[in-house]
Formats: sequence, structure tokens, C-alpha cells
Amino acid sequence: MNFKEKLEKITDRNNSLLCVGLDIDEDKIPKYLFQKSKTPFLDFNKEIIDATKDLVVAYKLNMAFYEVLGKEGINILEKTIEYIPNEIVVIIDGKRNDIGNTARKYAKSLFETFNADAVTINPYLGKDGVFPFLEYNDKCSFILCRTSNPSAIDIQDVKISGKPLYELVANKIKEWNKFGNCGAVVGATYPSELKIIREILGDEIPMLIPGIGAQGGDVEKTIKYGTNKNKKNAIINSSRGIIYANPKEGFSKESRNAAISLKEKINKYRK
Ligand code: NUP
Repeated sequence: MNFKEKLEKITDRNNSLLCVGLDIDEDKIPKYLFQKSKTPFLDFNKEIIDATKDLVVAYKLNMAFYEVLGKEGINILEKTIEYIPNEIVVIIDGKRNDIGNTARKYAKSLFETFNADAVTINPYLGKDGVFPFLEYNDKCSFILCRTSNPSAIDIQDVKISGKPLYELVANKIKEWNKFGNCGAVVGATYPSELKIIREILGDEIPMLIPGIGAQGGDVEKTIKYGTNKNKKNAIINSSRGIIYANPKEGFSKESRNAAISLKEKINKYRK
């Protein structure tokens, strides 16, 4: 089953567009886990997965939170991915890219070594940096188009021939989508840009939309502008807003409640 089929199937099965971001952070995960367990981060991820796997379409693991822990972090990343049920999409968020020769290693590492279904990449190096990822036909490469952070404007809004750079990137994503395995990353914190980008991309290209929860993105506008004509093909991520909903003993119950509440809010606007 390729990425698109997998996404469609789990979107329907769990009636959801929700992605939980497993951004493990030693300053935020419950302190008691460090006293109780030799593998606190992995235990934390497993408990979050157990508590939310019927509510989500995807889990997103941001490389920064694993790499910072050194080889132990890589081990946690691998074990977490192994633990995620097969039918749920695994996204590795590393925003990778480089010259073609190096990009090939990044692509192999994320798709083969770590077994991601989807990755995030940046378009800054142009197509020879992007194509090594697209050679993985059955996977998905989400290309940074308009990010959620305040300084996204510094570069992504620079006008080229009268159009902001993110529009040019959206058009490139469409052009590069000849194998049907491109996606776009667009922040929920910029609904007007999200609308323009969905109009450029059309209905077939999936969007990964972070910025809901801790960054304050608007759920209603995100669904209105980010989904396709079937109110699908969007993966809405929240990390801190769910996994650290209440970082104390019994945390996974609170995370489950936060995930239910966001899933229901999303679905309310899909009707
Ligand atoms: O534009 C982007 N914004 C963003 O927040 C692109 C991303 N990949 N992210 C990532 O999504 C960010 O690095 C983090 O892993 C997650 C958002 O986390 P939170 O704000 O929901 O905690």
C-alpha cells in the first residue's frame, strides 16, 4: 500500500485528520518517569501512542528531539517507530535536503533505515535535492512551503516577479508531483496563505499543517482552507498541546482527552 492509500484508509477508519507530534523533551515529560524507569522517553511515547492510536492518522517525530539525546535518542526513535501500529502514518520531521549526492543518503536514511512513511524536506536547493526523495514512489515528501513561525515572512514572503516566494514553491511542488508523492508543509497560523496554497495545489496533494495548539493556529480556518473538496488530504499536527496536556502521573489520560477534543473540533468543521 502506498502513502496515499494508507492516509486515505486511516483517515476513514479513525474518522480523523489528527497527527500527534511526539516531540519528547526532558524538561516537559513527567518527572516521575525518570525515577521509575530506565527508558522514560520510550515509555512516555508508548503510553501516548496507546492512549491516542484510535484517534489519529499519523504520528510525527521531529528529529531535533531525538538527535539531541545522541545515540540513545536514535534508539528511542527506532523503537517508537517500531511500536506505532502499521496502519498509522509515520512522519519524520527533519526538514532535510542537500546536494543530490547527499540528499540520496538523507532519503535512504529516513525512508529505509528509519522506515518513515513520510518526511519533511526543504526546497531551497531546487529539484536535484528534492528528486532523490521523490524516487521513493510509495512514500510522501512534504516540502516546506509556508512555515508557521513568525519569521516565516523573512524569506518565504519575499516577492519574486510580484509573487511571494511561497507561491513559487507551491507551483514547484505541483510541478514536482509527477509521481504523485509530494506534499506541502503549511502552518495553521497563516490561514490566508493556506487558502492560496491549497488553491494552487488542487485536491490531490496532501498538506501537513502544524501550528495548532501551542502556536495558536485557528482550527476552523485550517479545515476550511487546508483540506481538499472531500474535507480530507490534510494532516493536522499538534505536539505540545496534546502530549504535555498535563505532564503528571496519569498524563496519558489527559493527552487522550486533549486529542479527543481536537479531533472533534476538527471534525465539526469537516461537516
Ligand atoms: O512550519 C512548521 N511549523 C512547525 O511547528 C513546520 C514544522 N515542521 N513545525 C513542527 O511541528 C515543529 O518543529 C514541531 O515539531 C511541530 C509543532 O509543535 P507544537 O507547536 O504543536 O508543539
